[in-house]
Amino acid sequence: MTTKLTLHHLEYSQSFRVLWLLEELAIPYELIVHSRDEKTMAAPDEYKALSPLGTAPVITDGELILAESSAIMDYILDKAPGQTLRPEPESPDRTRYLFWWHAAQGSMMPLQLMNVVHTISHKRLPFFMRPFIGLYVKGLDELFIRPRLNRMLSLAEEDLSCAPWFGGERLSAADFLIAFNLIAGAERGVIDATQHPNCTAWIAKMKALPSFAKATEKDGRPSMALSY
Ligand SMILES: N[C@@H](CCC(=O)N[C@@H](CS)C(=O)NCC(=O)O)C(=O)O
Repeated sequence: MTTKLTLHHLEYSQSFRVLWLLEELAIPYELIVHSRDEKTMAAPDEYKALSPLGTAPVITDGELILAESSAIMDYILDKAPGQTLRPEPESPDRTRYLFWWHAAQGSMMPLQLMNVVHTISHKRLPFFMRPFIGLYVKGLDELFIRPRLNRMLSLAEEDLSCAPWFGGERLSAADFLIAFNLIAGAERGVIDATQHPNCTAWIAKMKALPSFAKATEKDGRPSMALSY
């Protein structure tokens, strides 16, 4: 029996990368777009109830309910016959692909998330507390977040000078996964054309894919991530 794969897409969220991958693979799926809570900008309660984690993205496929971007993307790739978005184990690109596939979510996204949490919490503080907490947040950013993020971005610059895609010579799932990090990073000014010319050129190349236009149209929002 074939089941129907459904993407529960939360606007302005990491689920955009799953939507984009589905459009790239051109496999059948149903899309349900959810809006964020207008006051808190968090996922609404009905979205949180979809999976045990309460986060976006979530897919359902028959009895299956699956959260976590990279788990979902691997599941979809396993189900897509003939897809070429994961270099084979014997490919010379395999380890580069594995590195960026895991680094995007394991190392880069937590740093970007910390940065966003700092910005939001700082903005929500009572006015008189902002200068003190602002100094603390700036210190954390300079000591911990920026150096690590800069090292990752330098490595991305170096790798993209040797081969065109994050997974090496061919477009791969790693590109669709890390696209959210880099496009959101560029929108927030973490990535810029002067310091990161290769990442900037790669973003333009990714956005020129026909699947990006299709995903953007289905998403219906002016940007991929929330701006703070
Ligand atoms: N590592 C998780 C992160 C999931 C996550 O934090 N998603 C955010 C959207 S970008 C979310 O659900 N935010 C809404 C909320 O927490 O209420 C993944 O990639 O699926």
